[in-house]
Amino acid sequence: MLRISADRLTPALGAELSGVDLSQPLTGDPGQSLADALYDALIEHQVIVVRDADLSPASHAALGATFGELGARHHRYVTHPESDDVVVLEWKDDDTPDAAEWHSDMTYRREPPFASILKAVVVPPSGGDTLFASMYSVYDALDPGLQRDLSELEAAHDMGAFRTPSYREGGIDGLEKALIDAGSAVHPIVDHHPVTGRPYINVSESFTSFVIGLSAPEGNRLLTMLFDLINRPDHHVRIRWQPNTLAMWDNRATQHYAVADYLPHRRVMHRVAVSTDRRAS
Ligand SMILES: O=C(O)CCC(=O)C(=O)O
Repeated sequence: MLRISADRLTPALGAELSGVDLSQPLTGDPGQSLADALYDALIEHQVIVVRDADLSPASHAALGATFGELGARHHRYVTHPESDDVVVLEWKDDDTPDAAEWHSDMTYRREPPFASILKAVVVPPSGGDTLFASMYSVYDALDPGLQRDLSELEAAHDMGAFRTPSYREGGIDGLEKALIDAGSAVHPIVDHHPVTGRPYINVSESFTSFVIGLSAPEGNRLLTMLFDLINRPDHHVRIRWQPNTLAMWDNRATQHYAVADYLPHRRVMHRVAVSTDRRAS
């Protein structure tokens, strides 16, 4: 029986795993394999961290493929020359890193990716941490009456301010095209995790534009209240990266925020996004 141990990082979420050797076969007897153990840890802790995971781009993609289909690539990011499934996130000098705000990935899609696996390649001398927030924890912190009211509501998601480069490059046509290409979606404000069944808050500062059926001022007040709550450290874990640190997050009930405090130093990360959860379907 495979044993990995998990050191819980905060009451809200996150665990650092030990006893994980990613050079060993990932798959094997159902329910007994390394991939199954990682999946179970992910469902329990929402974010799992493995140190010293010196994976090539191909092995990184292969790890992702044990969890589900790959391919939820961001339309603007470049991919690694050795694997189309590995996105390279590189920031340095006077760049403007685009993930320094709370978000779940791609909720402007009707079916956002299930998970992402991020590997640190080049880490700045200090800073460049990533914070994760548990949306279970945010939901649980709400008054039961508010939980009930919110469970009646849906909100619209789109690319929001992430369309700025499209506007700068292509004007209004670029702006419109970016919206059409990326799409938009409506999700319940209180969503339910497909595996645990637990309710979680599904709105983010990056991608939620308005609440269906409420006036803009009323909806904005509600969203601002939720965004403030998401911002509270009680719901967070902060991951400090070293080269070859690997973190996997369940994108369904978490958000993340990549702190952009390290420039002009260089930070390079490799990311594999897993679109579907094979074990949930
Ligand atoms: O670079 C990071 O730490 C996180 C990047 C990010 O937000 C993402 O991959 O969705």
